[in-house]
Amino acid sequence: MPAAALARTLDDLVPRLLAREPRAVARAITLCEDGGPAQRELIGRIYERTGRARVVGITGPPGSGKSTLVDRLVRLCRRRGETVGVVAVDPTSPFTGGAILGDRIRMQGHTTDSGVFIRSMATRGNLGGLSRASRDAVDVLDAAGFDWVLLETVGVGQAEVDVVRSVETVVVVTVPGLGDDIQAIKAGILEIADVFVINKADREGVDRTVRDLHMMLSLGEHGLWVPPILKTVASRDEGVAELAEAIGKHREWLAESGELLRRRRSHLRLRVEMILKERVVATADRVLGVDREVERGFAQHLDPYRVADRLFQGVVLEESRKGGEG
Ligand SMILES: Nc1nc2c(ncn2[C@@H]2O[C@H](COP(=O)(O)OP(=O)(O)OP(=O)(O)O)[C@@H](O)[C@H]2O)c(=O)[nH]1
Ligand SMILES: [Mg+2]
Repeated sequence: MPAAALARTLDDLVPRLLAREPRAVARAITLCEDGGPAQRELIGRIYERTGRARVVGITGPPGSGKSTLVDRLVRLCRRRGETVGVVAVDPTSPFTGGAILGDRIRMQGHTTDSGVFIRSMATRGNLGGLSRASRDAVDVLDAAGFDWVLLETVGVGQAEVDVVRSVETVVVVTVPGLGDDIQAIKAGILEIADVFVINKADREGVDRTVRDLHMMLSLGEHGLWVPPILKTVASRDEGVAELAEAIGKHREWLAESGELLRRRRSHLRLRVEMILKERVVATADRVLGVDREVERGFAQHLDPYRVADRLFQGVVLEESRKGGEG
């Protein structure tokens, strides 16, 4: 899109977005997914309007009941007259995205309510891009004035961990009886959990899981905030009010302890890194082709540093060429 056309598009879009018009919100999130100059310019225009929403990440293994919990939280907020935006990140291919469809169907109860906006985002190519785009979508919903922004991600890979690390309160969902699962949590998510939820507490083994988590928490390092461990049965709406309360308490603690500012600074850093990585890789790919260079390196038995050096030089040359033009 030429610069003038882009400016016109945003002149039209941004005020409607700030007025929480659903179509404008949807369009803005699509711009975030597409990446490129439109999305950059958009975030630039709305960024100063962000930082008001309570942003909560809900993460955990596939099928643990995250979407059901989100749906319950949405209902609870709406009963209180608060507005909610939801971003559900689905890291699977858009072609096998059964979960996305599931989310849409399950959450359809909210489709006629303008106080709720729900969007599923799936990967288009690289996961790093998805993390960046979904975090940008949180900014869009925040700027649009939703009181709450909920971000659902499957807690598996580093990219998802990065995206939940860039929200204020992280809820980690697990289910009873997944011994190995707790190990997986330990591997990366434990350190970032602010609230633990053992969902499907109607199932066998819930007390055991509570004990295991308590044990892990007593071993691990955490600051002044000790993450509470809650039991929920999302499908029967049990424990959800307590979850909302725990999230509220955590938010209060963040504000009072000064941790909120500290986190926001580290979130900025994390996002800057995500943007840098994505941009360097994308430029390298455009200029030389990452796959092609890897293929070449493999055939010539080059070490990874040499392959990366060559690609990085391509990026530097391209940037200085662009600098010369401007
Ligand atoms: N027994 C029981 N089933 C539940 C509970 N909460 C959710 N479920 C069921 O568990 C299944 C998965 O729930 P989802 O909410 O889709 O789980 P999810 O974590 O969002 O799944 P993905 O997004 O695919 O990772 C659904 O069939 C739910 O009805 C619960 O508390 N108890
Ligand atoms: Mg889900």
